[in-house]
Amino acid sequence: MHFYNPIPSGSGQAKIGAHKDDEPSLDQSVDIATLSFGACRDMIFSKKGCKSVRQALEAGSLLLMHDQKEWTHAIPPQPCVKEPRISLTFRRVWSSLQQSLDDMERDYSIPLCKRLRRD
Ligand SMILES: O=C(O)CCC(=O)C(=O)O
Repeated sequence: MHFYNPIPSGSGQAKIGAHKDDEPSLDQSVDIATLSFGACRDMIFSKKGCKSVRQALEAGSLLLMHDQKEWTHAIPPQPCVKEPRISLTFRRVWSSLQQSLDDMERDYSIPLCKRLRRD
């Protein structure tokens, strides 16, 4: 599944706040992949107790992310950037059946004897 993240033309002010892609519907065993096009923007990775890391997302670059439980990522405003940027982000989403089973297991502590295939 992919998400299209346009950052509008001429708006280096546009930003994405710090967040984790840790929704229960996302398969955390698979990396999240982001392809960047257009203007280069920075992404900042942060984790409690660690020094933040700033990474430039250049046009044509592929970013792979894992460990969404602890690290946040954000795109800070960069007013000097005038060109538009587009990114395509690919995530693996559980099927709704698998998700229901996972939710039951989590919410009601129902141990599942056998896991379903995930693909
Ligand atoms: O535009 C990007 O490179 C990533 C956007 C983002 O943080 C996300 O989709 O979770």
